[in-house]
Amino acid sequence: MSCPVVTLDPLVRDRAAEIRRLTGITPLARITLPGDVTVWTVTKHAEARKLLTDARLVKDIDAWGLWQDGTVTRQWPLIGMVDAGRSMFTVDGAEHRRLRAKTAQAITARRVESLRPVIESITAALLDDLATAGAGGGPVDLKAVFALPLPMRVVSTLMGVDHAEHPRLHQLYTAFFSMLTPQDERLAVIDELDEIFVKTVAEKKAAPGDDLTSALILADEGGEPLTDEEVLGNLKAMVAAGHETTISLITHAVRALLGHPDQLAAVLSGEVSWENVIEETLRWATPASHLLLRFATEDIRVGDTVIAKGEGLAISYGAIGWDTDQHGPSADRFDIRRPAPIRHISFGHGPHICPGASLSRLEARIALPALFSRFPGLTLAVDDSELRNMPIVTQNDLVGLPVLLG
Ligand code: STR
Repeated sequence: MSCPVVTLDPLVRDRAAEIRRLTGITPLARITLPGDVTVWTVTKHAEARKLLTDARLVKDIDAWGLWQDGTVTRQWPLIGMVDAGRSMFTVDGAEHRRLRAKTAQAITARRVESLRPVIESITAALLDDLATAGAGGGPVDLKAVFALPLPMRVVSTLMGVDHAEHPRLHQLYTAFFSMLTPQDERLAVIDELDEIFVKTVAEKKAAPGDDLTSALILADEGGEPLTDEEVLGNLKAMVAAGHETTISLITHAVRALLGHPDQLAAVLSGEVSWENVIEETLRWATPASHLLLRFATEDIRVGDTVIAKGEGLAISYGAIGWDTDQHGPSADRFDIRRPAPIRHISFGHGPHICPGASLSRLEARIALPALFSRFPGLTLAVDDSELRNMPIVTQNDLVGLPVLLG
């Protein structure tokens, strides 16, 4: 059977149009990624859940035919998304459980509550920064001043990463994700990120602290402690995942509420909960547009198509969040009055489900009400149609969010 191929725009000039095209090709579509690499993707909620628990799909890049035959190399612009070193993000099965256990335990819903005071004080400090930036009455970039520093400070506190590194880390991650970065520069960025985190691991080995990196180093894990490479991989995964996606969540929640004043009024009056705002934002503006990549270790039949052994599969969470079979005919509209619980899978599903889900929810749950209570007159400084995505195919990340504090 032939299957239409959607070429993803490296510049993400029209995210909504791209998602609408993908929701029309079900349950599997073909997508061509930047660098002319074509893979399968799943666009339906129900089939994604099945595939995400299918042990015949693995994350080890060595299972990828295009990698084995040399078609994909380190020169591929998205290589850093699939060849990120050994960590809980890249292994499966029993080894995955071993690599992930300690992290998952440290950030359960109950345990992240201990970070509440940290998140509250970071939020308060950033609200002051916002007030300072907007003191003249002109537009302020809410993403740059508020949504972006907050998750980095939180995840760095959790992991024990030196706060002095934050400005450089933001520059490096922007270059890492952007499709406009020349590949030699991206490879240098990946090396520099490694250097920063190798240093963190060495420091924590020499002087363990009250942070998760130290806990990973000291963990016994049933007589098989994590190797330095595994600690490093987990640390990189936590910092990357723990800041980039939560920036997106906070930015898009503010954007959507400011673009729908009736809904903002409903949440401020208490008619709708902040929890529903957060879940609806995760569904409608899912932070991970396309999650790369799983590989078939044998032929996998899905309806009347077959993912052949060695082929790659992405998970198109953007399209999955807009699946009308799951969320009804208005799935492409932001509506916080949808009945709870909003059953999205924007945190994934199965063994790799986001271990940081509770932490990101708590960050948004603290940051959003604090923002709107400090600045009740907050408005967008530009028309919503002028907001642009970053040139990042895998993440749903805005260039900026200009607001007036009112
Ligand atoms: C970025 C580069 C790196 O050093 C480590 C990782 C592993 C975790 C990945 C991260 C990556 C990219 C963003 C991801 C994250 C896990 C969740 C996050 C894919 C490859 C999402 O966007 C959902």
